[in-house]
Amino acid sequence: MRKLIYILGLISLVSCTQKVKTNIGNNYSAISSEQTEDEIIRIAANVAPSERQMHWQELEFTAFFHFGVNTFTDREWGEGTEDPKLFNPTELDARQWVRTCKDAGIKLVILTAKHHDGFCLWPSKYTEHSVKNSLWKNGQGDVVKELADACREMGMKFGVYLSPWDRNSQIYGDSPKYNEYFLNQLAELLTNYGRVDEVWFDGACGEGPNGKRQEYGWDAYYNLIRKLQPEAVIAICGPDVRWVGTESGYGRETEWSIQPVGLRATEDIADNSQKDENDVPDGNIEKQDLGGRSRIIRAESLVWFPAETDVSIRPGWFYHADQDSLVKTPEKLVDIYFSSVGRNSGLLLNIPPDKRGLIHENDIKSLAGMKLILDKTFAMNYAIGANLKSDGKNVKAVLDNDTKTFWTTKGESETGMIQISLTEPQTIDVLSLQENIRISQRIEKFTFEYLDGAQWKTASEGTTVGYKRLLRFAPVTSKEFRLKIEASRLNPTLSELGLYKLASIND
Ligand code: FUL
Repeated sequence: MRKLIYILGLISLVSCTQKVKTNIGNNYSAISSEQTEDEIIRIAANVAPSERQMHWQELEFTAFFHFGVNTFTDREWGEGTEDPKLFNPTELDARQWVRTCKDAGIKLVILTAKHHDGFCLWPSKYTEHSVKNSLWKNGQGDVVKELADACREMGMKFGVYLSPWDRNSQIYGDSPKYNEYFLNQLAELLTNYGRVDEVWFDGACGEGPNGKRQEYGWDAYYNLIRKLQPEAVIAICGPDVRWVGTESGYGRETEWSIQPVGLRATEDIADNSQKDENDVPDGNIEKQDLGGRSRIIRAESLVWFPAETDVSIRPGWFYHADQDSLVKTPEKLVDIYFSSVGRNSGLLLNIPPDKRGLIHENDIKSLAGMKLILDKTFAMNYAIGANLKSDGKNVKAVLDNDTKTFWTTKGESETGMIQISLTEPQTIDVLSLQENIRISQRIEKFTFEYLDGAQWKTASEGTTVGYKRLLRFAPVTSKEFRLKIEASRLNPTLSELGLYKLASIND
């Protein structure tokens, strides 16, 4: 059924401003056993995002709000037996959450409408375990509504997290019945609160071998989402956005958005997700390569399945007062940004509201510091105004701030070079690259060089680019730089190129 969803999306080809045919919508391709390696590479080099995935890619930086009964019990995973009366924020202000995120450059926020304990932050008709039986606003409150309204008012995109695992529901494990319950809850969330841009299905399920085993009705969940909110991406246990595979905040250096289809299996995602309340899947995945040639030539089909890196600003996902001093510093958040957004992945940063129902002052301070460093760093692209030369076509496009226009090589040449001559020497230590993913992701290897006297030296090198690649390196000073694309699947494309100097908070 998931295949069907992709095949249905195949046809909508959209042309960009240059009247170049893009591959938007061609986000699934089957491979037959007769196809040669070269043919498979050609297929891979034409897989591109669906329209909804393309919108998601452009968000780059999104936020999670883990909030619920755990906020008041100081737990990470509730048992589902908590008294709803425990939920009682004293100053809840969803507009403060959204303002904080907006100020930090975040483009979409996702609320844990229901975490594993089953407590619903909206007055669901289908359970008593919700805000309607809390003391907050005498049971008349609705956190989902307050947040959705604040998002609409402030131009923020809105997403929901609905935990498939539910420790409160008596029918969990009675598969058809629970699936119906889950669909009813999804329908409430997707019909009563306006537009929803992301639905996040967690892979965690801590029921042991003797616990209840629920067969989730994924296809029915996906169909309902497509019907009620066709623009929304379905993330993690879903077909549109992939969990990067760690909660450390550090993604892969080689990150392909084109993947063999098997990687979408929900069972595998569950196996790798959090196993108990204290487990943090923070494995080092930086050296893994999930979509390289050796993997795709064995695939039966290929799909556009981009990575999302989720990480909390604090050690826990939920607010704990004793972690107030452990909020990640602005510098750490910047490092995470470079290692997630800068590695062809979306960043989903968790900022948990406290018992008051507010984002804590320390979190706000760190976010503001992070934003300041990023703003200062990216304020000045030293390549602007440079003289550009290349052995390919349309090189000016890499500086026009339009991700739809692009440089490419002649014919199907898989290698190419862009030389950047500045008017004055500059010291830089950041390279930013963006491929035109409306066509596909193709670059496999590149080197960035600077002229030192009469000698070209390597400043940095990398493998994949994708939607965005940010590389930091030891500062180099020169007037002459060049980017060499050394390997690609068909002709590479480049939409944007930037040269920057990393700022510090005190600059
Ligand atoms: C995990 C969950 O178990 C955590 O509580 C948290 O929600 C995280 C985002 O995903 O799998």
